[in-house]
Amino acid sequence: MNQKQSKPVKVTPSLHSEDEDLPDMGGGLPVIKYWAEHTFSPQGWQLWKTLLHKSACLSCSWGTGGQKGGFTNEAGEKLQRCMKSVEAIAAEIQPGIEGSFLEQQTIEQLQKLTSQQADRLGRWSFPVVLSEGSCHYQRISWDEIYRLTTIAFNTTPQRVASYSSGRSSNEAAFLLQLMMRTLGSNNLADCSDLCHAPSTVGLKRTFGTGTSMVSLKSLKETDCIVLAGSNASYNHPRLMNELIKLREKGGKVIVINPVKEKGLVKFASPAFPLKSLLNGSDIASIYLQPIPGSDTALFVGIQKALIEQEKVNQEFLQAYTENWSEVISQARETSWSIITETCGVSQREIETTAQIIASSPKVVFAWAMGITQQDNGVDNVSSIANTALMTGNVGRLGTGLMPVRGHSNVQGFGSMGVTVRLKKQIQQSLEKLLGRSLSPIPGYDTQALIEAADAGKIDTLICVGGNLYGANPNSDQVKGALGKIKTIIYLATKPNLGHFHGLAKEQTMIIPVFNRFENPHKTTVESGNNFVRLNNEGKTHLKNADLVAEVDFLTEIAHRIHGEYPINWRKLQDTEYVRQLIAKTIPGYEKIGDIDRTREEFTIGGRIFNQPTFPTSSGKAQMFVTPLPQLKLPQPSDFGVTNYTRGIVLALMTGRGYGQHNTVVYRTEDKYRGMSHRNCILMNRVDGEKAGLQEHQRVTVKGNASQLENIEIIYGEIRLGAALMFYPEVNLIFNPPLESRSGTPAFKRVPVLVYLN
Ligand SMILES: Nc1nc2c(c(=O)[nH]1)N[C@H]1C(S)=C(S)[C@@H](COP(=O)(O)OP(=O)(O)OC[C@H]3O[C@@H](n4cnc5c(=O)[nH]c(N)nc54)[C@H](O)[C@@H]3O)O[C@H]1N2
Ligand SMILES: Nc1nc2c(c(=O)[nH]1)N[C@H]1C(S)=C(S)[C@@H](COP(=O)(O)OP(=O)(O)OC[C@H]3O[C@@H](n4cnc5c(=O)[nH]c(N)nc54)[C@H](O)[C@@H]3O)O[C@H]1N2
Ligand code: SF4
Ligand SMILES: [Mo]
Repeated sequence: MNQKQSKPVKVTPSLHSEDEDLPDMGGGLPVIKYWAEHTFSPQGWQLWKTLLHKSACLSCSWGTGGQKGGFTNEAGEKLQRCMKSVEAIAAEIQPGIEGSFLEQQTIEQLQKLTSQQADRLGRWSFPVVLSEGSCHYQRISWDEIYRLTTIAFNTTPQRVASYSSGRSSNEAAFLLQLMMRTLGSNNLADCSDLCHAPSTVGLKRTFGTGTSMVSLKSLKETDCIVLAGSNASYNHPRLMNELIKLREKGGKVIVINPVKEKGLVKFASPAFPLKSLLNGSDIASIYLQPIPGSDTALFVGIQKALIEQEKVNQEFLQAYTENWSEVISQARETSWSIITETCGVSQREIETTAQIIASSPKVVFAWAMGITQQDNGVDNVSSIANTALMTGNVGRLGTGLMPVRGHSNVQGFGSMGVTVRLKKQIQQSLEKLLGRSLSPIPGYDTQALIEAADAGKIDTLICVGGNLYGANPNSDQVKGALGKIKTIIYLATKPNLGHFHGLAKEQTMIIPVFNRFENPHKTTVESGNNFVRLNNEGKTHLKNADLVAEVDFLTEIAHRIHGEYPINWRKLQDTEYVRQLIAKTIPGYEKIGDIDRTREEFTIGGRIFNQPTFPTSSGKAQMFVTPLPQLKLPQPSDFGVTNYTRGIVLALMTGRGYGQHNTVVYRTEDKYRGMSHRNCILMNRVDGEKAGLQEHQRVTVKGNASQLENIEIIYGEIRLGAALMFYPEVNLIFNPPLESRSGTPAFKRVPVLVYLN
């Protein structure tokens, strides 16, 4: 192997030495160390240039940057850029992968890489194809790419599908769905299917709108934040600043999480060097650790306590909601023993929580994956909405429901119509544009897409970003299913395991694209708090790069398939025209039509409620009764393992470690949880000892699909009966139930047998 070949497998030494003590709070000096290492590195000037570029942060949906400059948020506050942002940029400014490297690496060799090694190969910088019978990705010309793609799209519309991930722009998203729907396909699977779809479904059925109703301004007015199933200290670090400020002004933070996340107990924020960085700031006022998957029971318990404390806002319910009496009856009639047995939190703690909520003039309810990635995710969301409504905490500045979204533009994708649940209003606008009805055949969401592929029903799949293979559960099944698709086209900035394992039957193409800060076009994105940012044009650092803008690629294919129908697609390569189309089609997005002239970033109309009237048919919020989940774990014998000596069945939560962005691993250790590598399972010492297992012992973890061996036990502050492991690696072992109304897999309650042979 020459040097270039060995480069990818070289793993950068970790930031901390092994014997260093565990940090006793989130954030803190390790974050500063990371900033310093990267910004003073040889890549440093490129990093700074990018941080200062007028474009939105790539990483999470909290959102910062844009026209006000890289470090400024929508409230005009400075220093709003976290280390996760640097992590994401550092990965994007790697050198390009060399052609000679790909010639020398067989696909079998590439399949042996870990997620981190795949990311460290560098950037895709020219188009490549892997054809049936070949064992290498090979460079291919753009003419050939367009020729093959056009042929691939020339099939029955239902046999064409797309998958997307929320890092691309609104413009690319709008064009993707327009191209697909013009073709007659509604198969617009999106990563939000695996993520916040239950929030969208749950909020929409109650309020007629599916996004957060809390702006940053409104959040700053609140007296109390309930944070359920979110590890914001890892995944939305700037939200931590709001929690710190809230606590400082005497407000309350209620954390609901089976894992005692260090950063949610105490967080040292570099944004407040004197006040917070050295000694840390208190975050949780109260920390509840429920059984995984039991949040509905916990919220019904809070409602019951509110009723008993006579703290229900009857006037509000009567004036602004429907079906409230059924919801009240449910809470009243469900016994405390059922509630506490289901959620594992004591009546006293629940009552204290209810008291805090009731005594806070303004409360915001926020949540993330711990709530949505459950087989009753929609009920979880509704149980939170019911609690907010019962206390009159909706439709007023400083109150409301706030799903903490994922990718930096995942919400924009939904707004642009990349969804299998298209808004009626957008459908009508699109039908007007097309001069005909959209296909009535419902589209495949992500899980349905994989099933359809497995059943041989898909010929062509276009993936605009993401890692369909790595993001889904039951990795081997996904691999098999993708292998039945004839053509897969991946638009990507960097390689990931999906490009090496998610291979099509006949041809897999990789289209290297510009990222947000180097795009030759102006683009826009939408944050989780409904704020639209404008990204200036940029230049790539890649030498001799042969990249394409997503917008140019999509319009060129659309032009070749659809000609000039219903519009001149090539004209849309000027993204200003796309924005004008968006302004006419997407509700609340009217201001985007002028943004090129005004440069005025804006909050989407109709999303933030300062009055408790909602876009439902009656104008009132529709409340829903939320059945309590039945949470039984299987018996060890149900796993079909006969010859084990010691073991225990646990409810496994699968999610993110500190050094990763979704399926992309940047660093292997998770120092804050004491997990020094990726093959760890976090569990409670009492569970381990009960089963006769010891800390640091290597065990097998078996789900209902397969098992992982040589997993190190780490004891931590996690509730009894629960465990935690990292995705995407763990996705190999389980095939979870899906939330029936949103199709979202129950990633956060996977029954596993942890055992020793
Ligand atoms: N740095 C970084 N930032 C990111 C991402 C990333 O990977 N890295 N990913 C982005 C994306 S796409 C998303 S969706 C978000 C994800 O952000 P989060 O939702 O914060 O991430 P997760 O790690 O999936 O899980 C969150 C928490 O849910 C808790 N949890 C698990 N089960 C339950 C339960 O049953 N009830 C309750 N109450 N809590 C539970 C876990 O202990 C964990 O602390 O972050 C976004 N931002
Ligand atoms: N077990 C388990 N599984 C989960 C989850 C979990 O908590 N537990 N979480 C789920 C969630 S919430 C989500 S959102 C999914 C994430 O699923 P995805 O969104 O499908 O996966 P990512 O890892 O975020 O995708 C990363 C890739 O996107 C590409 N990319 C980055 N920027 C751009 C760009 O500007 N344009 C284009 N075209 N490509 C780009 C790069 O090639 C990069 O490798 O995973 C889900 N899977
Ligand atoms: S909190 Fe999210 S949006 Fe803000 S700088 Fe960090 S990664 Fe970027
Ligand atoms: Mo997500």
